[in-house]
Amino acid sequence: MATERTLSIIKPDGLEKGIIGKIITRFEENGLKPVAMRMQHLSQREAEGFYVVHKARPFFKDLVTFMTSGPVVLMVLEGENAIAKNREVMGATNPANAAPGTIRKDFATDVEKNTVHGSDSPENAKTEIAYFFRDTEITPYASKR
Ligand code: IDP
Ligand code: MG
Repeated sequence: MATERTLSIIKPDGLEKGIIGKIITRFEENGLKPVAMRMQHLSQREAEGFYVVHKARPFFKDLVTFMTSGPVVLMVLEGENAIAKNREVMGATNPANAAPGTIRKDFATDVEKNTVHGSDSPENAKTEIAYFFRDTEITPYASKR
């Protein structure tokens, strides 16, 4: 296994629900260490650019409206197998299908307001991290995990 980095976003519903801390705890307890973090209210352009791969999907417009409805927390998570591990800790896109104990099962509202984003491949992780963070904003530190 290799140490990887992945992009994580706590979506506006996570902030509305007041569960930033609970979500970050799940990551830390699963060996996913935040090495960059920023709160930001995405502009329409930023959200559209981030989700450009979904531009043709019927839910695209609503997704952009949701993602710009309030601030988000942007994070780079680092750890062994971080990309797949984060997807596992997040759970399935639709909380109705998410495994017990996952973030989406425990906190998400529905298939759109599903509390967290996580990169789905090494290629996308690289692109998504670079979309929001400069290299100099990523700050490794010592940790037991
Ligand atoms: P993922 O976030 O689990 O990778 P994607 O298929 O990449 O899921 O979709 C991106 C985001 O678009 C989802 O997290 C969710 O917020 C939204 N979304 C996906 N499918 C639907 C849908 O069928 N209806 C409404 N929103 C959706
Ligand atoms: Mg995705």
